[in-house]
Amino acid sequence: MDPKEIIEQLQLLTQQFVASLQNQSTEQAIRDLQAAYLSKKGKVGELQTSLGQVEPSQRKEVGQAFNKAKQTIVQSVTEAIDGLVKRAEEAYLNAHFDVTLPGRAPAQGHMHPLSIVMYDIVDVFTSMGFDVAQGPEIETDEYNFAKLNFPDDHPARDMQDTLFIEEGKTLLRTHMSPVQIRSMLERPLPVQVVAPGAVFRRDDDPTHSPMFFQIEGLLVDKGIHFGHLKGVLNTFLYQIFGEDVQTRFRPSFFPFTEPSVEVDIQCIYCKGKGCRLCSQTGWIEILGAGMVDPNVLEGVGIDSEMYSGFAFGLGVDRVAMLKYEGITSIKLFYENDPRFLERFRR
Ligand code: FA5
Repeated sequence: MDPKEIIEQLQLLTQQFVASLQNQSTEQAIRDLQAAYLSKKGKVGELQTSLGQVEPSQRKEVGQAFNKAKQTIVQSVTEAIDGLVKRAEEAYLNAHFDVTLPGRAPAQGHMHPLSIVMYDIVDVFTSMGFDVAQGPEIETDEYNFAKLNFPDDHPARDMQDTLFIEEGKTLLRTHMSPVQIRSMLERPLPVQVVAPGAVFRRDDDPTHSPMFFQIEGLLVDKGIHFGHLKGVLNTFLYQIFGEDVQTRFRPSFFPFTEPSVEVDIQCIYCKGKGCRLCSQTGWIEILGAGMVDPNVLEGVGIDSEMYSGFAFGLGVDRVAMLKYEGITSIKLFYENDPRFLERFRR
């Protein structure tokens, strides 16, 4: 067979193949078409059988023409399949994504309302020179009660429903006052600290939670008197609730302070007229405080003739419930419902 004729036929077959490729719409159809040309019985395959009849001196040229034709076919197949995949992806994207829709901002976290209030309160005290102190949530009976002047059989222990780990030995701290003891034992005098943290009691109702947060404050130095306590607490209350808030100091009892007081603010909702929130009294209790009992000072090795101090403790949850109107249950702070928490983004 004339080599020229073979080469011309090959070119024709290649052109035919490339033209038919345009009409194929599936990968299988493309593969079938490829087989119809390149398999042994395919159009190119059959033509190749004529290679044996070509003069040996011309076989090289004809052989190269076959290789080139096969390469062209294989390459067009790859391109056609790539094109199919690309078109399928585009069709999927067009059907599933509307690029004209406005974007969705990624969700951003923010501080929990109790953390916000806690930081605000701590800021007020650090601006008055208080240092931040910490202690463990699992405490010893010694630090939670004994060193705070609660004798073993003292009825004051019943004031706080304790969650004991080992009765009489270890417990979940019921208040932040053990940090007073730790601070006086660990720090040089004068001691001036605030201790924020979680405390635990067997309490459970709309205004009492089994876990809640307190901030304790302590100042021990020479010549500290009740006037200092009043000045510091009034400054704190004015900064948190506003300069015009009325405050009231009532005599009270805590085993570790003498004298002891409870501090109220005039109800910020009814301004003292009496409402549901203040149980018609016009006042809301905010914190407990007093002058550190000399027994407590002596118990940690501080000379109570030379040094005196004051301490106070407040419930962070209570302050947060007052600052943010309409929080009817303390539980809302602990349920982590994003619809509630969203209100406190700032
Ligand atoms: C004490 O815990 C004292 N350690 C405070 C203190 C410190 C007094 C230093 C004197 C000197 P009390 O038990 O009253 O006191 O608790 C303090 C505050 O914690 C309360 O005024 C209240 O706001 C809050 N509180 C008490 N129990 C709960 C509870 N179950 N859930 C939420 N808040 C509570």
